[in-house]
Amino acid sequence: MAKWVGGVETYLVASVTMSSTSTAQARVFSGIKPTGGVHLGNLLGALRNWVEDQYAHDAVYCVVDLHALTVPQDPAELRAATIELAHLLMAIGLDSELCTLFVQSHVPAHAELAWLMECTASFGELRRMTQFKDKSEGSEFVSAGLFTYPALMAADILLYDAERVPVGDDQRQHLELTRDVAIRFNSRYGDTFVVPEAAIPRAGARVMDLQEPTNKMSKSDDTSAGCIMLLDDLDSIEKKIKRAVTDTDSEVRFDIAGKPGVSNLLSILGAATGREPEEVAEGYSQYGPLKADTAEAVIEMLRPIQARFTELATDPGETARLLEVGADKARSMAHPVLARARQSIGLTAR
Ligand code: ATP
Ligand code: LTN
Repeated sequence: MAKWVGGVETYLVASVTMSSTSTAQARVFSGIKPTGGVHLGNLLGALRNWVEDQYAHDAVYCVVDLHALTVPQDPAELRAATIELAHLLMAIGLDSELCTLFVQSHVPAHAELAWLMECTASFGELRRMTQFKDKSEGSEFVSAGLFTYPALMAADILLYDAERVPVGDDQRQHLELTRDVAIRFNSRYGDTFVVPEAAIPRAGARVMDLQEPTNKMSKSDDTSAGCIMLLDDLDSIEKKIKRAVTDTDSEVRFDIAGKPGVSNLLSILGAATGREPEEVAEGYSQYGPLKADTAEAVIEMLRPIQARFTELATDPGETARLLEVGADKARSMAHPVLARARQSIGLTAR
């Protein structure tokens, strides 16, 4: 199977210390919500590094359905989205022989450890999370789960003794919180958890909306003209990129503050072709050719993914079986860590 251009070696390691010894087979953990498809930001910011990491590390990946419940869901849609996301992850290149892929709610230890994390994180820490502020602002109903969301995320990561967590830039703050909570727990109750590091890619860590390039590309915002979904029809992807907002002058230059739209296109093309955006900019003097080449690079990246998705979607039973195998493996990794945490904090043996 082809490996991605740029991957493990191109990571920026966001945090500095790690309490476990780094080995060639470091444990990697990450998660994605089954909330209506996967977009180009998810792919460039996180998922292609998931694929890369499964070759060199002990990689554990999770469809975080409990996190999806922080906003009201239609039950049938959530079930369908969970299976569809698993298909899509496999179509992108996750191989259940090489990594552990499972659904969060199939391993109840996540919810149990989340309570211990809620009792270790402070109210003030959770209140400072910008994702909570963004997602709660203007919402009629804000669940308590949306507020405690980062404690569940910390549980996800700590339950697997994960050393590195490949995520997009928007998750940096949640990873810092995870580290702080792990360090606090370890210092209160004795060494229990591995303190993880965020692994954020150099290119593609923050793909912006094509219509509002000062906002991150997001499936929840559903500004469909600004968001490229991996299963979008290829012609519509070309149109979205060609209609992307740029600016009134015509200089092609990487300048995120001054030229957010153009810089976003340069970042996307750079991430898709393994180059720095500044280097990409040198090849263009007009917006038209930049857009055409970006569209072509994205389409060529997504074409094989779409073809594999169509094949896999014909056999949902096989995907469900692979997820069960993944959940068995995940449970056997999670249980000793949960037992350790229960013991450290003073819960009696069961
Ligand atoms: P929503 O927009 O519904 O909140 P999301 O796409 O931000 O969803 P997830 O689906 O859980 O959230 O994200 C999975 C991974 O994709 C995370 O590692 C996240 O950091 C990364 N990611 C999300 N959006 C972007 C983006 N615009 N650019 C780069 N990475 C992103
Ligand atoms: N919070 C993340 C999704 C997520 C996650 C995780 C990522 C839940 N649990 C554990 C990495 C590790 C998001 O909103 N994208």
